[in-house]
Amino acid sequence: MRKKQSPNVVIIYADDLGFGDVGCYGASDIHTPNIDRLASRGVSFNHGYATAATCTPSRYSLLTGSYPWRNPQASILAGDSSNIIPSDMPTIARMFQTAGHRTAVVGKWHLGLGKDDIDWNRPISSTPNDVGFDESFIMAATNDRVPCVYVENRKVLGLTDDDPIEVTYDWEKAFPGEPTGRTNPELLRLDYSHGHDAAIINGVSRIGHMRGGKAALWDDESMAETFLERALDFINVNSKTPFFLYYALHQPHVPRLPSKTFKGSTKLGARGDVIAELDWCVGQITDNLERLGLTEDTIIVFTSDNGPVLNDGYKDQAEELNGQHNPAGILRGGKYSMFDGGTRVPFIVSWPGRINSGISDAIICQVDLYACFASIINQVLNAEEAPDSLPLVSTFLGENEIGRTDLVLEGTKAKTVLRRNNWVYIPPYEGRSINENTNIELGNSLEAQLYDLRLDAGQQKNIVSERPDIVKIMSSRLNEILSGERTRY
Ligand code: NG6
Ligand code: CA
Repeated sequence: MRKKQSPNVVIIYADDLGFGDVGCYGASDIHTPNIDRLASRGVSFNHGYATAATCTPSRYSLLTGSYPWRNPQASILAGDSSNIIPSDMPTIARMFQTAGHRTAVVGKWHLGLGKDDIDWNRPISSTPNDVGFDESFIMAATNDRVPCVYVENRKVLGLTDDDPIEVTYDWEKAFPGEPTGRTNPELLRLDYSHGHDAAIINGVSRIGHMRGGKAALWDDESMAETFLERALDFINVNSKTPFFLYYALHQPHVPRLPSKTFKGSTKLGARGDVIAELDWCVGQITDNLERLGLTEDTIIVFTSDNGPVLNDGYKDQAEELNGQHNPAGILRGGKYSMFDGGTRVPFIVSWPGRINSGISDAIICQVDLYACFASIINQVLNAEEAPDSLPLVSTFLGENEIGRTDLVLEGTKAKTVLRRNNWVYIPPYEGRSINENTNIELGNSLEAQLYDLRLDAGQQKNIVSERPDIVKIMSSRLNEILSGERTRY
């Protein structure tokens, strides 16, 4: 087999997939044979984390190697927000580019586009192509946010001159005459339960208003195949040069609208079906690499941007049909939460033929991918680059279980938490303890919280008054990290 100097890297990033949602992490009601196969050929981390319990901040960390709270804009973005990664900021993609890899992002972006007010009808000024990707084929934000179109490099795909796109997130500026979920619920084929009451696209109301661009609108049911096809094309075209592909799936984020093949394929309803679809996409990637003879030349990371949620705003029966399934596994909380269910996710590193398969209990985070890959492909990082990314290469490749000591995690609104060894410290925070819409425990409490994950993985017993010594160390360590400029030395 032909050997390349530097391995290819594919990061497969699920959207809202929980710690307990895949077979190899304990799910028995959802079958994920392709992800399980990946795990059987690599390292599965039991303490692998996103930096945040929502999408934008987690993705920001993955790409920049920086904690999200360093950038006040790194919170759930609207579909018309500007790019929050400055064009001169080093990114993992640029690092690969410098090393001679061909780079691409396919799928969900959600880090903003453009510099100021974005005109969707003209070439877009700031896209993934400005922060290290040679090619991009993305949706701007989420599948429940407008504009519901694909952006290929700098342009909306399929846009016609006679039907320009306009977008606003302001109800006061909503487009007169355009139906919305709020005003025309009779037009919906999927009802919303909370939020998601604006523009109706393909019979599903979304967040934000748009008009025009009819020929460019995506088709929800074929989104998985559209992204997959682009990802496969990129791999096929670049099979002879090292490449870096960031394949950011949209599943199982709402609205959950699988293709015909997967609709009804599980007992868990739409959420189970789109996870089955997601798993199939993973299998298509690995099978294709196999066909090209690239299996042993390609490192695949499979992980998710945040924890799970059943009802995230549409009446798709995810809750009713969930049965005994635990999307967050043994963990407390889910998406949006400061508890571990918000940020601890499946985290698999596969490099067949090069690393031993197994399970690791080391603490590792997506923010570390940058420095780990830099080290694997022999790139030296500048002092200012990837300020929070730790080059835990041996850990990452399953050679030892010495992971991070400290890891700062965040729920929503940049509320930070410290994981340190087996301890989790959650400072006192104001706010609702449960979000009634999503039925998720957020972790807010006016009392500080301390959990010992070694004895209490489900974070049930707050031992803050029993261990004031640990609380003191952790609160001062958290403050020290938050007031510093970097954690990689
Ligand atoms: C929330 C949306 C939710 C989801 C989330 C972002 C409402 C009520 N909820 O504001 O549906 O879109 O934002 O998810 O609008 S994430 O995975 O991209 O962070
Ligand atoms: Ca997400």
